[in-house]
Amino acid sequence: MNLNLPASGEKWENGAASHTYVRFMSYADRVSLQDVLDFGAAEVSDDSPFGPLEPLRTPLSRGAWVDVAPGWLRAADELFEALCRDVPWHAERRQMYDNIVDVPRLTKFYAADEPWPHPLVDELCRAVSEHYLPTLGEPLVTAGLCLYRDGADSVAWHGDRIGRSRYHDTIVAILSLGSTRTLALRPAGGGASLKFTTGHGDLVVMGGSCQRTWEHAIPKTRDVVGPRISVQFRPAGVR
Ligand SMILES: O=C(O)CCC(=O)C(=O)O
Repeated sequence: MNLNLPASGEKWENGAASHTYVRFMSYADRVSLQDVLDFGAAEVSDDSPFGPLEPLRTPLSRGAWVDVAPGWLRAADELFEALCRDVPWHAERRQMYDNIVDVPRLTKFYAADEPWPHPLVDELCRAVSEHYLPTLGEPLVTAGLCLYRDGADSVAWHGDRIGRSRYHDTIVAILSLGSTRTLALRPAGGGASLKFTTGHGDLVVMGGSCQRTWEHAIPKTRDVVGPRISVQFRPAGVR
């Protein structure tokens, strides 16, 4: 597989990226009333691109929890290649004290009302939404994508605290594709960190008070690792 991705130190040229939308899906297509009415009736066949969603829960302190479904996405190779190729990845720069620095990863955010880069991303979001609807009471409707080009790419400690997650429990579901990286979690305000492995096709879901009372990060690593993509599904307004 030749993905032709630049390393994190190189300049990212994305002008020539082909970006083919397979079909337009509106928010109404993505999570219809029928989906909600059908909740619980969904069955996963043997040839489904993903398996049955039977995550293992790790309770954390202060009402937070993490669910892990290793290898949930069966069609991980296909989706990884398509997203590497078709997503118009952005290299961002940010003010850090007196300097402007490169954000150490590439990103692309898909809102609820815009076309998403692959129909399987819509399908996966719908499946995760249906599973967590009784807990969350609303669907997951946005897809935030990150591309970590190598071990020097990372995301620093933070909680997703924009929107309802600032004051209320919520759910952020992360699908991982490509190289295995560590998702680290630590209590907000300090404490020992926990490490979750995020491998190709794994789903990790942070729930309860996790975004308010814990922080998460993808630390840099000196190990030689190839690219990893994360697809984060969130409810409306949560970032
Ligand atoms: O890539 C991941 O698994 C985490 C991404 C993340 O925390 C974020 O974009 O807020």
